[in-house]
Amino acid sequence: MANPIKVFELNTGAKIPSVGLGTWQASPGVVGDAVTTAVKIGYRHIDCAQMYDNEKEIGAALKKLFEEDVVKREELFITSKLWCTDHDPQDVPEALTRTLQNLQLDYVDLYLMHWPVRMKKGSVGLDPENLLPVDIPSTWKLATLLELSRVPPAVNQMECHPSWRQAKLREFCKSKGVHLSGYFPLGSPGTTWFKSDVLKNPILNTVAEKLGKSPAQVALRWGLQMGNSVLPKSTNEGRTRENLDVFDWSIPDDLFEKFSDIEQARLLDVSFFVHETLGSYRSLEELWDGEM
Ligand code: 1BO
Repeated sequence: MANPIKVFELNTGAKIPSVGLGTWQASPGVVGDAVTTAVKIGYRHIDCAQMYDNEKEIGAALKKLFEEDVVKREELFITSKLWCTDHDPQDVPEALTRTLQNLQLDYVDLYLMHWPVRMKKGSVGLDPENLLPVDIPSTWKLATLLELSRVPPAVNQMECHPSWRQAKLREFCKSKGVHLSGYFPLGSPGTTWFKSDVLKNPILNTVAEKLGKSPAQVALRWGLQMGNSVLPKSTNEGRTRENLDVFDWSIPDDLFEKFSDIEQARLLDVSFFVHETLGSYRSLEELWDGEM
C-alpha cells in the first residue's frame, strides 16, 4: 500500500480509517467486486447499511478476502446502519443480527441509526404513508440523545462536502467529542438523487488546478483537513484508487481558506420523511433543525 490510511480516534478509543468506501447504490453484481478491489488497494473502512440491500454480496466478498488472507477481520472497520423500520427497542437486536448474518461477521465496528425517523415495521421503500412518530426521544435529537445516553455516540454521519460544510453541527459535535463522518463527500455523482455538481464548483476546480489534483481528490482532502472521515462511493477501480491518493499532500492554508466562499446547499433533503400528519416532522425546517 503506497500511502497507509490515516485514522481518527473516536471517543471510545477505537480508530476509524479516515477514508472509507461508500456502498449506497452500488449495484448488485458490482458491489462485491468494488469491495474486493477497494480492500486490495488498501481501503480498510467499508460503509454499509441494511437499507442499501447489498450487505449479502458485501459479506460474500469479505469472506473471500479473509479466506484468501488478503486482510484480517480486525484490520477492517465495518459500519452498518439500523433502518427506520426497526427502531422499536425490541427490533434492534434482530436487525443487527440480520445485518451480521448478511455481512458474515461476528461484529460491526460502528452501528448507526440511519435516520432519526421511524417507519412501520416490515414496510419497504420510502413511502411517507409508512411514517410513524419517533417514540424514543433519544432517536430524534442529538442533544437529547446525549442527555439520555449512558454511552455517548462516537460518530455522527452526515452529508458533508465543500458545498455543505455543516458549520453548526460540526461545532456541536466537536464540543461533545462526537466524530463527524461525511457521506456524499463528492456530492454523490452517479447516484439517482444527484442534485447538483459539487465537483464542478469553480473554487474547488481552481484549487485542484493549482495543486495538480482532481476536484474529487481536493474535495476529499478538504474533508480530511476539516477533521472528517470521508466515505466516497465508487465502483470504478481508477476512481477508487484516486480517492485514496489523498494522504501525502495537503491543501495549503491560503487555498484552504477559499473554501469558505463556496455557496452552501444541502443535496439530500429526504423530503419523504416529512408529512403533514404522519411521522415526527411537519416540515424540512423541523427535520433539519432549520439548517437547509
Ligand atoms: C435514504 C437514503 C439513504 C442514504 O444513506
